[in-house]
Amino acid sequence: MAVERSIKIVLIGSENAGRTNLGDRLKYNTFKESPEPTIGASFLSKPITLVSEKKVVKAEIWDTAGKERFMSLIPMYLRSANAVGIVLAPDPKIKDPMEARNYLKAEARKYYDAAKKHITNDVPIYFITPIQQ
Ligand SMILES: Nc1nc2c(ncn2[C@@H]2O[C@H](COP(=O)(O)OP(=O)(O)OP(=O)(O)O)[C@@H](O)[C@H]2O)c(=O)[nH]1
Ligand SMILES: [Mg+2]
Repeated sequence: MAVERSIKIVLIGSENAGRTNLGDRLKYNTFKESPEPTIGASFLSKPITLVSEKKVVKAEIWDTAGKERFMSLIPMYLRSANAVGIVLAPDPKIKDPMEARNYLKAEARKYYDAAKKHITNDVPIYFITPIQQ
């Protein structure tokens, strides 16, 4: 099937949540236990099949850095996004289940609000929590 169009997917979210591993798994089917933190953002592209439309599209995935100091770059990457993935993971330092849930809720709200300011209402936002075991 020929590639008909590109879709821009921007991954944002907290530090060390698993964005880079998600991209590497998708593109190379590899996994790194201790990857380097992303600086700024990294980019990968991959043809994917949209089952519902029976079409192949080129997914252009921007994997942004989670470190707080890069938060100001997010609007630039969100520009013209077709979909946003908010990748979150529990903070392993938080042991109390209620506190852990509140942490995830606060992180989800923070990135959702940040994304909403820079995208239009028709752009879907997905929450992704990689299962780390
Ligand atoms: N065991 C396991 N660990 C995972 C998985 N996905 C991510 N991790 C771990 O989660 C941590 C963060 O992975 P990254 O993919 O670098 O996280 P990131 O969101 O890109 O983080 P920054 O680039 O620092 O903002 C690493 O210690 C990984 O080993 C998974 O599927 N299984
Ligand atoms: Mg990364």
